[in-house]
Amino acid sequence: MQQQFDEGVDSWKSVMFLYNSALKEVSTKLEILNDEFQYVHQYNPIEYIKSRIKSPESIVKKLKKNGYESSIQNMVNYVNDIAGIRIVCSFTSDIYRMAEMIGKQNDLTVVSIKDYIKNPKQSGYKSYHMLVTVPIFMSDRVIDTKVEIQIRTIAMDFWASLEHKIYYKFEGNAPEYISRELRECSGIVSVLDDKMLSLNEAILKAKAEAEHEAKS
Ligand code: 0O2
Repeated sequence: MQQQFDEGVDSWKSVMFLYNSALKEVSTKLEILNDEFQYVHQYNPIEYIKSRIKSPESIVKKLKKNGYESSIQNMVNYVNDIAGIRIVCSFTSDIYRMAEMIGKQNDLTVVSIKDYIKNPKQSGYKSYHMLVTVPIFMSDRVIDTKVEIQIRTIAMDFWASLEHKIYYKFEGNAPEYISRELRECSGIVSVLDDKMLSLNEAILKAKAEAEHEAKS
């Protein structure tokens, strides 16, 4: 029996059990995709994966920010990133390759996509966000559970981690010159990502040509 999350999941313990199970399911899936890619193409698109369950304080803060009272029902309905996975890739092209592979998984449902690489946030934040649901099979029912997947390059992750720390210190009210400089750094990150991508393409091309010459 397939159920929506909000039907019959009413305790903190059962909610956390479901989100933890969803993280395990999606993490394993991503590791298998990465291993398969290595096996077929001799290349790993994923540098590393991090996963986390949002802290209770952070859940309450997000509900409050969006004008909702703290309740199990509201957190299940309105906080989409309680279970979060971050995939850090080598190159920008790997991000879209990963997103396509995730989108093709039959047992995942893509609920929404936010492409903050094509449309960066005002802060300069860049990342590709996918909200998916994964079915969690229990002894008597199946519950579709939300997981937010953030996909970014190492450079984007470097920027986002430091910006998060800096902004946290100012509790969101950083002086304008700091925000401006952070946006400038985000521009530098994009230049770096573009350069590394074209360098990689040039190396692959040179390697293929050398192999072709060696054969002929
Ligand atoms: P934390 O501490 O990382 O968990 P939704 O999640 O869809 O209900 P929201 O919050 O508008 O609504 O989603 P969005 O814009 O996709 O952003 C969610 C997450 O993206 C954030 O979670 C951050 O992890 C990251 N993020 C978004 N904007 C920024 C930014 O400007 N700088 C940095 N460093 N990260 C950002 P949380 O809950 O805000 O934070």
